[in-house]
Amino acid sequence: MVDRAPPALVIIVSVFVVAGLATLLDTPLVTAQTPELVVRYVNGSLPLDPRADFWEGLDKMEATLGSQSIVYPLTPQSTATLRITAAYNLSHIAFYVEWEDPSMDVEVPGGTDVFADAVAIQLPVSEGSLPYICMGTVSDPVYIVYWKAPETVEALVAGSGYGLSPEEREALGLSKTPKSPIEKLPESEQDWVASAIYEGGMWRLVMVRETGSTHPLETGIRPGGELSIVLARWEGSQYERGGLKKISGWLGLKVEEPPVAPEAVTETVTETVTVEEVVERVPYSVVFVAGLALIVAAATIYVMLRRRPSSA
Ligand SMILES: [Ca+2]
Repeated sequence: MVDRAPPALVIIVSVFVVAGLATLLDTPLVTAQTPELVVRYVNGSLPLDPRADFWEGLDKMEATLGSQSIVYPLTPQSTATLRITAAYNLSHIAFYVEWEDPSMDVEVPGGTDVFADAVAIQLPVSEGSLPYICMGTVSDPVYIVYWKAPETVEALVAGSGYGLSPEEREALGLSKTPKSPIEKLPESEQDWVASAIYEGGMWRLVMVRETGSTHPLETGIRPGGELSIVLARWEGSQYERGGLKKISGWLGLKVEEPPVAPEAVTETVTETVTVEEVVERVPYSVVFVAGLALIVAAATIYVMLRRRPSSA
C-alpha cells in the first residue's frame, strides 16, 4: 500500500527546491542580513483581523519577489511586491502581509484546474548561519508557515527529513520515512491561526502563533533576537502552484526588546512626627536638661568643698 501525501504537500513539494535554484540563477544569495524591519513588542493583544487599525500603524517592509525560471511552463519574468510587518507580545507573534492581486483565487474542493492564491514565510529552525535558501539542509533545516486562500494554514519543515533515522523521525512525530522534502509538522505543532480578506484588488493576511518553540524543528521567537525570512507567493490566476511562483531573497527582521520593567520601589519607612507630638515632647526635654544641669552643678560644688583646705 502506498500512502498518498496530503494535497497541500504535493502542491508545494518542490517549491523551495525550485525557488532556491531560481534564486541561485537569478538573484545572488544573501549571506548576511541587516535587519530591515523591527518586530514590535506589544503590551496587549494582537488583532487577528487584517482590517484592524493596529496594522495600519506599524511600519512595513516592502519585499520584491522574482519569478522562478526552472519549472515549465515558464512564465514571463516579472516581479511582485509584498508588504510585511510583524508584532509580538508575551505569548504570541503575528505576521501581517498585504499585496495587490487582480483576482481572488481560492481553493475549490475537487477542482483540478483552479489554483489558489498562496503565501509562505520560511525561517531558519535555529539561529546562527542562514540555511540554504532552497529548503535548508539536513544539518540546517528551515521552518515554513504556508497559507493558501481562503483559510488553509500549515506549519511545515524542510531540510531535515533525510538526515534522521526512522526512530528519530518517529520521536519527532514524523512518519518513519520521509515522503517529501517538505513535511508537515505533527498536529501538536499546527498552532498557526490565520485570517485573510480580499478587498479592492488586495489581499491582507494575518497569521498568528505562539512565540515559544515546543518542537526541535520549530522556530522560536526570542525577544531582542533577529529573524531571517524568505517570502514566497503564488498567483492562482497565473496557474502558479508548486515550483511556479515568486520568491524573495533572505530578509532581515529585528525582534524588539520589550521595555524593561520598572524596578520595584523600595519603601523607606520614616518616622513622621506631627506638630502636636513635638509640642507634647518639649516639656520632657526641658525637664531632662534642667535636671542634668542641676546634678552637674551639685557635683561640682561638692567636689570644690571637699578640696578646700581647712583653716588653721
Ligand atoms: Ca489571485
